[in-house]
Amino acid sequence: MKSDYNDSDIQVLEGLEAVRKRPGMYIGTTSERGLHHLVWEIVDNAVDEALAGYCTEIQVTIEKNNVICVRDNGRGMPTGINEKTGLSTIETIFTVLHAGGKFGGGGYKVSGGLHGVGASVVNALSSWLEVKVYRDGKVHFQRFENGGHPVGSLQIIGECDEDNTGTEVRFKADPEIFQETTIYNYDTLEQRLRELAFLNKGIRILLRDLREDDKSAVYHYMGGIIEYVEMLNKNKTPLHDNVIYVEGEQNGIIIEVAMQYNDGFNSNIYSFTNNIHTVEGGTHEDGVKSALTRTINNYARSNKLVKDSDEQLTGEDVREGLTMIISCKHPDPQFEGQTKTKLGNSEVRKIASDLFSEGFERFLMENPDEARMIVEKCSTALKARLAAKKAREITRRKGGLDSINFMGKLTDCKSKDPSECEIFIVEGDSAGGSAKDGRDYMTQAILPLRGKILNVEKARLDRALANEEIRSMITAFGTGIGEEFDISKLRYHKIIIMTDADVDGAHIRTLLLTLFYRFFKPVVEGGYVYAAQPPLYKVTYGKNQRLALTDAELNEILAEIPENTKREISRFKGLGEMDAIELRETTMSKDKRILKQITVEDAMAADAAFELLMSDNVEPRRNFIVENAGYVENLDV
Ligand code: 0R9
Repeated sequence: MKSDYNDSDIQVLEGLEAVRKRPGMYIGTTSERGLHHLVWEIVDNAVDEALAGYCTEIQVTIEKNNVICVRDNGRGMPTGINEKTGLSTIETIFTVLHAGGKFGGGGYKVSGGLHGVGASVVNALSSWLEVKVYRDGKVHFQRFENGGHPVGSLQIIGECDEDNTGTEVRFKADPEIFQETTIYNYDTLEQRLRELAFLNKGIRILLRDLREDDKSAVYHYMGGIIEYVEMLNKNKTPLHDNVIYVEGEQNGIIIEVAMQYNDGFNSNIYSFTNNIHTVEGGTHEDGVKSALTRTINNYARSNKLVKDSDEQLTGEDVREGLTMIISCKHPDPQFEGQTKTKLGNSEVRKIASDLFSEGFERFLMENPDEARMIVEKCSTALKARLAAKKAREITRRKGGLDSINFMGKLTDCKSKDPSECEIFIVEGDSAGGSAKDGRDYMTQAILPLRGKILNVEKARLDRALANEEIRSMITAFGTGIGEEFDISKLRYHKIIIMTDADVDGAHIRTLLLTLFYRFFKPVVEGGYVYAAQPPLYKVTYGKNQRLALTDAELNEILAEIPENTKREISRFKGLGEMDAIELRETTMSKDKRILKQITVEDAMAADAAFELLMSDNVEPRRNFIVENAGYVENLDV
């Protein structure tokens, strides 16, 4: 360690000390997320070198002991002395806050990173950090300890081939700062590095984990975001073979868009600026979206694919079944919004809109078959939207509570206090009958379903609303649906799916969960949905009786009861075969039953699961079921 500090050294160390005092100000948080942020800061610097055109490969290694090593094959950081600080450029970069722009590195047109604070912050928050630069046939080295204190100055420690150039940064996050954890998550690194490889076509990114079993991955996409869209649509049925790709530049701002329609009804649009996922959207996304709507409407009208009297397609119509990646590269991005993930630069709106509409219009002109297919898809979405609006109005006028009560479907409870009210969705009339007789009439309502409900993964709101069983549920729940959905109007705080403990029952339960997930998502997210757990077996011996939910439970019970005491085992074939008392005692009574709360832990994962389970694509569906055998239980597929 240096013994005599001069004034500028002291200033530098005060700067790094400030980072250690308030790490949150520089990296957002010191949780696991903040820990990974250190890696992103260093990787971003390597990506910048790649975007400048000098680096083709970035290696990220998680070493034993959770040391991170990032290496690029760029030019190598400059090894000379910085005039302003009198220190080497490398020491300056690693010890002076915000040195990247001020002391060099300002040559980069576009720079990544949400906080953009770079190498010195990583150094300040590390127990130790080492940098090696391969440049001019020499290996340069410097080490820092205890939050950024240099251990000696930059030194030449060896020689290398003249054409071997690059930069390597190794560091150990300081456990005093990252008190929650200093263990890296392979999946987190993998996901982000793959995303970076998609967003920056041609860069080869290697990830290696040396901690337990040696794991590694290579990401390299010559097609960039085109391949990203292909990956997102992998389990879907695309409407056109090739991903549509538009790219352009204006005033140093680069806009890239890749898109493909599929036969589904959801839209998946992800936008990025300088490799940052702009979760809240912003001007680049607004510009592209408005150009999409305008261009399709113009094309459809001027090519007589729609009548002049037809309604205009809305944004919602043209985005149905669309998977799209928007990537903007900007020399001076302004991020706004609650999480600073919304692009604010107002000039981008027009640039994105003009560049995209020009390229997309050309695609439509040159590919009339695809263009017709897209217009048809959007027109169908428009018709469905109008039909759903009508159907909703009819449901509201005709399908009031009185009408389903009257039709003898819903047996409502007396209480009007949603917090104590429950509704049992029961499969079939005979089970419905037993449930009606076995319920607590004050707080438990029964809605029997006749026949199988529609698979809504493959249906839009209008078709769902045409289904009588679905309409009864909407009316009974009281929340409305679509634009009018209002969770505060939910009439029961427990919606209990009560189906047989067999394959058919599991199938109906999955269909219902899909319906709730698609059209009543807040009801699932709010934890209002439950599955009843009817028993499979009854064991009677003398005057006693025990119930088993599973084969394993049955075996446990049998092990406890000797065989010679007149033991009898009966298997419940279905809810419909239980009488009212049995059903109450085993499945419905508040103090005896077991309910399983249905939650959506990760909405995106659940969405994907439903999509896969319901899709026509046999291969991925089979793989999913094999991998998740436990989760889908004995679902009949
Ligand atoms: C392993 C992570 N990689 C890096 O941190 C890294 C920074 C870096 C770099 C240059 C080249 N490779 C790099 N890798 C570089 C930049 C410039 C000139 N030569 C080399 C330049 O911007 O003019 N640098 C990033 C900032 C700096 N170098 C600089 F400020 F030191 F110049």
